[in-house]
Amino acid sequence: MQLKKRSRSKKGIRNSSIERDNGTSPKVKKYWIQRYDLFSRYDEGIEMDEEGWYSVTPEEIAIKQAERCRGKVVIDCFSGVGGNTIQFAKVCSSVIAIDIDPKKVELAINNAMVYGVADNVDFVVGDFIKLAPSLKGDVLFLSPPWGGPMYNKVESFKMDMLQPIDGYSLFQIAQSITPNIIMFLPRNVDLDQLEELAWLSSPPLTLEIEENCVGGRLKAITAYFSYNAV
Ligand code: MGP
Ligand code: SAH
Repeated sequence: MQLKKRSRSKKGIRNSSIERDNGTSPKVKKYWIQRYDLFSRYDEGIEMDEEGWYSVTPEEIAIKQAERCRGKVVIDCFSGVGGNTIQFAKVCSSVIAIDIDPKKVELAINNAMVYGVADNVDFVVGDFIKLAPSLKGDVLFLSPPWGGPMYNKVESFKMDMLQPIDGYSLFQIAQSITPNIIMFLPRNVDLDQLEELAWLSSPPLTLEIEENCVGGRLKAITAYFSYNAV
């Protein structure tokens, strides 16, 4: 496990080894147009890379998810460029933010500093699957890769399409830490499989499904699992 230090120049981290994409490539244009939905403080120094653009949780959704975790210790297991981490840091007692990609962690630190919340986060470069046995927290937030922006080309998104491991195995690992699990998933996810995750647990978990819209458009769904309401 590698804990990252939070230091940066006044106008954000300027480390040339990080491949940034602040809206210039055609692949991210569609997301760049939505930049203020993703980060309302985008113009204050937010930094992104390509995967960050198509994966970051829009701010309005991240705020709502974080509100459910107010006062808790949250582990953001796939923290990306920090869309969720920042909102957790505002209202949670502490946040552990893990990403396997060191570039993402650098970007997340920069972005958390833009929002003035980096001091409430322990940033970790590492593989959540390997780190899991050593982690402790009240709530686990899982927003893993969905296989890229083409996730919606199938009618029904199945648990085995999640990365880096299938959703059933990921959920089992998560449950070894806490029953309070939040999953951020594609809008075309198979809801029966989510029910199955809850039933397969012993004792069965409660499951609440939230549809996440921005500007009236369905973006994704959030599944809240717990013994009681998280
Ligand atoms: P989208 O469907 O690619 O964008 O992603 P949009 O603007 O709804 O495009 P449309 O043409 O389909 O209408 C919608 C949201 O899903 C993004 O803003 C991200 O928050 C989230 N998201 C997308 N992907 C590919 C991922 C992913 O791989 N992992 C995670 N955690 N979130 C993702
Ligand atoms: N919620 C984030 C987006 C997460 S995208 C946000 O709002 O910004 C999914 C992230 O999972 C990517 O950044 C990717 O680098 C990371 N990832 C993939 N495999 C991982 C693993 N085994 N452990 C930790 N992070 C991983």
